[in-house]
Amino acid sequence: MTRGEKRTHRLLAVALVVLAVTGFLLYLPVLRGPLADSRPFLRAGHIIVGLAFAALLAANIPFFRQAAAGRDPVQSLLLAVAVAWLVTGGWLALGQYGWLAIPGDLSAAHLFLAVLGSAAALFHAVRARCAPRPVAEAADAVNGRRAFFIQAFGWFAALSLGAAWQWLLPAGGKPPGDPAAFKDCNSLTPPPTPAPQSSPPVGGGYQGKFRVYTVAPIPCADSAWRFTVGGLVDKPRVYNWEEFVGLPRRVQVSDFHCVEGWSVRRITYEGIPLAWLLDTAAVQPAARYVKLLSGDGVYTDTLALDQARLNDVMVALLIDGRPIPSDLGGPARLVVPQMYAYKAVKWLVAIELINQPHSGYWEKRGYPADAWVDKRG
Ligand SMILES: Nc1nc2c(c(=O)[nH]1)N[C@H]1C(S)=C(S)[C@@H](COP(=O)(O)O)O[C@H]1N2
Ligand SMILES: [Mo]
Repeated sequence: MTRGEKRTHRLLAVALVVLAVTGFLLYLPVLRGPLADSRPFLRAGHIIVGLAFAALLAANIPFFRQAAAGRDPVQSLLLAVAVAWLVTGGWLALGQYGWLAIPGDLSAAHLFLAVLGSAAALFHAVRARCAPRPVAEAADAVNGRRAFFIQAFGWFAALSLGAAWQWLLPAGGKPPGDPAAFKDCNSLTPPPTPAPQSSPPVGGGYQGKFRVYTVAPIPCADSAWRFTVGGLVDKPRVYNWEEFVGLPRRVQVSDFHCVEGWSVRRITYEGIPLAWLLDTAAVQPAARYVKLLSGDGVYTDTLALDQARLNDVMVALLIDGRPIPSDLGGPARLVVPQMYAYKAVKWLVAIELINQPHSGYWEKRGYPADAWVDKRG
């Protein structure tokens, strides 16, 4: 290695550490609240360092070529992982700002590659410390075999670490009816009775994993729970729980997409159509937007009136035939299947008709104002 190569090598290592740290901060669901205001900068920083990393790699392709010629499989594999990692990262970045559609499992793939890449890089560094001699120089059979075993062990360790991220994720692969899967602190009676289509769920049960997101402590609903329809309406309403569970509900099967790159599919939701609540409240002609308020006291979002009236927009009370647990936004959460899930306000307790646009919690912090999943729509 020349001095210049050493320097870029060190820079790559520093960039990798910065990417791992900022990436982890961006990923961890529990940090969404505490780091909410820093999130746009954290994300921009992560992307800029990612671009710098890509540029450094590109500038060093001749060096990697040479290393590959020395038949060091670690370098070539590291390079392959890094390229896949950068591609998924760039895709996420473009999707995040609303310029590209995001496949449902992009975030999981990026995270997997990140953990795999970091583990491999760590192994690469440790190996360089402990066995500084290049593999190609280990000419005699004993050294060759030993080098092979060290390599094999290192790769095994790196791969198992890469696979271990699955267990680091919060629970949620199981159906929400499994009390172990999601916490539920709600104590409302009577529970909503599932419609026949809802139980067993016509969708066959949802596919995928919810990440439990919140930016404030999760509120628990008891008999003091109320649902308010107010603002520019002729007939404002305040429903208590008993009245609310008695309202007409519909059942639908829909997919759920977070703009951060993860999806849950074929969820059977049962809920009150938002259009029904609007009609019952007699919306005034001056109203143009529906402001959505969460019982956490912090989270809000908004829909234009015509979006709010789409026939698949509902205030859901049941998921796959069971009351929505508090972790997933119960007792009542908004569902807007055609938009990214930041519109799906959890612990929805009030809707307010307004005539001025309102910027939601995450839209104020960098999420695109256009939340349509299908941009052709
Ligand atoms: N009240 C509230 N609603 C919210 C959020 C939140 O933090 N607080 N996060 C939003 C985002 S960005 C997503 S992806 C989904 C996550 O839903 P889940 O926690 O049920 O997986 O909820 C949305 N609704
Ligand atoms: Mo999200």
